[in-house]
Amino acid sequence: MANPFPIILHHFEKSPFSEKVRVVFGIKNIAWTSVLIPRIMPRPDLMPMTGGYRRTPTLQIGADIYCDTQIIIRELERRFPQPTLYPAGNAGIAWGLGMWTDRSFFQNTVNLVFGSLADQVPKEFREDREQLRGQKFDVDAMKAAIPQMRDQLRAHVDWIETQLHDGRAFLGGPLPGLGDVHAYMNIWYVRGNLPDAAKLFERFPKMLAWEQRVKDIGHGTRERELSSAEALEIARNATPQTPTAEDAGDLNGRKPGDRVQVIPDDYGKIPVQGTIVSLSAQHIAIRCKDERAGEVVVHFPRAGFLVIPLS
Ligand SMILES: N[C@@H](CCC(=O)N[C@@H](CS)C(=O)NCC(=O)O)C(=O)O
Repeated sequence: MANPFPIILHHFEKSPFSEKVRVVFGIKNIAWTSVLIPRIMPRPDLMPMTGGYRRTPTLQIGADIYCDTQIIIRELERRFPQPTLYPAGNAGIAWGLGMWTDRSFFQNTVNLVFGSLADQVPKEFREDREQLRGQKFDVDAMKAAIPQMRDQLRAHVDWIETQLHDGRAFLGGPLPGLGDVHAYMNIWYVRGNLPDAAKLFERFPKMLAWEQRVKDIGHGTRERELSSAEALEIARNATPQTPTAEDAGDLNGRKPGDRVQVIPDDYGKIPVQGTIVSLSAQHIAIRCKDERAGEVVVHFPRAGFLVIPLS
């Protein structure tokens, strides 16, 4: 049966992780619905749907909610298999690459951006991100680290240039794929925030041509804008579509029906509590109930997340 629900992305325009998903919409030419959320908390209509998960973006399909780009992109590939995000094969490596781009490469770009813009970052944003990361938003330390961050950035970007060395159009070959989605996020983020981006990138001609190619892919069809309240209404009126599925390979004996909490292992460590509906090596879906959202199933990736039993 065709999916009766719109593909809704809860995002903000300047969010680099959201840009990943928007590029996937572009590669697959997906029609989607946008819900713009504020850059900082509170997000009172979104939290009932995510069970408290606060990072951006979130994908909503009816009453199924996908938290984290890893599970969002996996679900988009499942629902829209053509064109594939693995045009050259290498799917395992492409997923693993996310641990480079989303962690060490992103920490590098985020520190460089915040260090460079430190004086312009509003107090509310600083306080919000202190809460998110559980550490001081230390403007002076970030500023002092700028030369180191520039060196790191250069090394990361040089890997992209090296990969493109044989004249290929995209990182995996002639067609765009998941590796491009991962790496592009950081370039897009630097480009959009640092006035001296052109200078930082000037010695990487192949990377620059690739950046333009990925940009030209676009964002698919952004069909309409909804408010968070309208999206919440869609969740409340929908029934989650996720079937129960066991995982014979689970090494800890977890199974559908178990009560657990799921927590990111890096930052924004807010536990989401629910009952397991389905799980696998790469996926866990838990059923949550909320007064306003009704019953939802919230989906998370496994790599980068902790699953803790609740008694
Ligand atoms: N691993 C997450 C990281 C997402 C992330 O860190 N997003 C940033 C914005 S681009 C964020 O959540 N910032 C705090 C917020 O939006 O509350 C993913 O892949 O979705």
